[in-house]
Amino acid sequence: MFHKQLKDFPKDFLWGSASAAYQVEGAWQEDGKGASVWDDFVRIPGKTFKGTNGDVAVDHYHRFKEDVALMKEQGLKTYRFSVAWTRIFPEGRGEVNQAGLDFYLALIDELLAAGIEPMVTLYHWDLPKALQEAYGGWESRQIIEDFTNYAATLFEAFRGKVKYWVSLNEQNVFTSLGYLLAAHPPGVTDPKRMYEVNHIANLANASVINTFHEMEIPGKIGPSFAYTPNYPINSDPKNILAAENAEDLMAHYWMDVYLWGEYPIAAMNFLKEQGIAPTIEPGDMELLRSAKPDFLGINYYQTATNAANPLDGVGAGKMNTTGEKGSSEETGTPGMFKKVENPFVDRTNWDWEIDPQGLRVALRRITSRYRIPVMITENGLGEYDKLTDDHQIHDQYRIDYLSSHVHAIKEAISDGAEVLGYCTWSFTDLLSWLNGYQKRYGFVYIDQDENQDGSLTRYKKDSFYWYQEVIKTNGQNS
Ligand code: BGP
Repeated sequence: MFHKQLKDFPKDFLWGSASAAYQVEGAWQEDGKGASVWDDFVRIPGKTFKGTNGDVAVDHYHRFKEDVALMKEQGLKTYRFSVAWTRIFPEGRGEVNQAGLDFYLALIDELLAAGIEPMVTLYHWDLPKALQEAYGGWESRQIIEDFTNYAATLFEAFRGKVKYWVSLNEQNVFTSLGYLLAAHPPGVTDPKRMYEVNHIANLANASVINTFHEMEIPGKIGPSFAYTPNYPINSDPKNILAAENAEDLMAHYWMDVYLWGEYPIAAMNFLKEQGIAPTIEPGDMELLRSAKPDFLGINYYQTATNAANPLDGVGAGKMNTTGEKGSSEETGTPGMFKKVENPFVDRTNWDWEIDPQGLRVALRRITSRYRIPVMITENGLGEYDKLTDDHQIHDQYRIDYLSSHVHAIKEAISDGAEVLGYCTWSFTDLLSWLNGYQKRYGFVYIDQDENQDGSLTRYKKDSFYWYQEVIKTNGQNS
């Protein structure tokens, strides 16, 4: 569809940026914080690029005032960050650690004083180690109660101050990478366990959303889904079907549950045939259907292009975590689909396909299928950046990436999508879970190299000033 004229961004559009506790805070053992599963996982040789970890990360815990001052200078309307569960409950449950709560209260007050709306993610993957050890973390239904209690503690503590809440960040990623690819903790490769864990996470998500509404917390809550829209490689009907399979098993399998409380039929039948469908107990579906998110958060980075894949075809493959272009392997789900290269788009050095129009496709699909407002909770470009001798970072490639995605959002809004806000990933550079510190996303460069050496000094990149102008003109100059 070509529009004669595009609509403006809504007046109260939330121009923002995002981070996650483990990736920025550091201070991993300070002020009573307990250990998370990531604190252990990064110490297993070979799991992360060059063994990088978040012990210090970018020291946001000690430098948050400086970081918020930079956000204010840029004009951010919202800042999305996650709370480390282990700062609030060092053992995952029991007594509240007041010092942990105080850190986030100080951050929230600093943001509010700067005119920035805090957006809190309850869970961005740093599960308390104590819960993993006590009952296998997400593998036990006990987590539903513990996660709900932790969430309710934050709802009450930040009531009236925080109006936007994200329940689970990328449930599809932490369950698949944790239990299918062994790339995240607990490092398991077992599809049956993955689907069991995922079902329990769905129940925990629903319970937290219901609790938020029962407590009458002023504000909105929703999960953030990593949505990778699926295309077929061509119009060969078997490839069209492969793309449908991928959309059902990789996207509807989460989004239908969040918004309708239903699993997609074809995907569920496939899992049953394979003997890996989750155990559904009486009352589960009622709980899933009862929870109504106020928005759907999406993290959008790329699309996936698909072709048919026979039952004895390609399965899991190696990811590119080194920044060596072309080093990722083909992946797929035998009997359903395999991911192939899209000949029409460029790729980053980490082999992520650059497809701004895919964001418009994503927003339109969600709007048509679910009729729910969308919060774009992540979008950005991970690339090498170079600090010049006079401390500049000329990241025109990042400006091009973000600018084309802002344009795609504007087109989607003109198509009729309701978009509440746009958080780029990320505000400052930060630790990439598996790719260390060389894959950078921020508007603000941090002097920290892939060997974790550096002064941690902050430098504004060219993209910092570009986004400042976008915000100032409410997306007119992008
Ligand atoms: C998302 C995560 C973020 C962030 C981002 C970039 O999946 O929610 O935490 O890491 O991806 O990914 P990466 O660091 O692997 O490039």
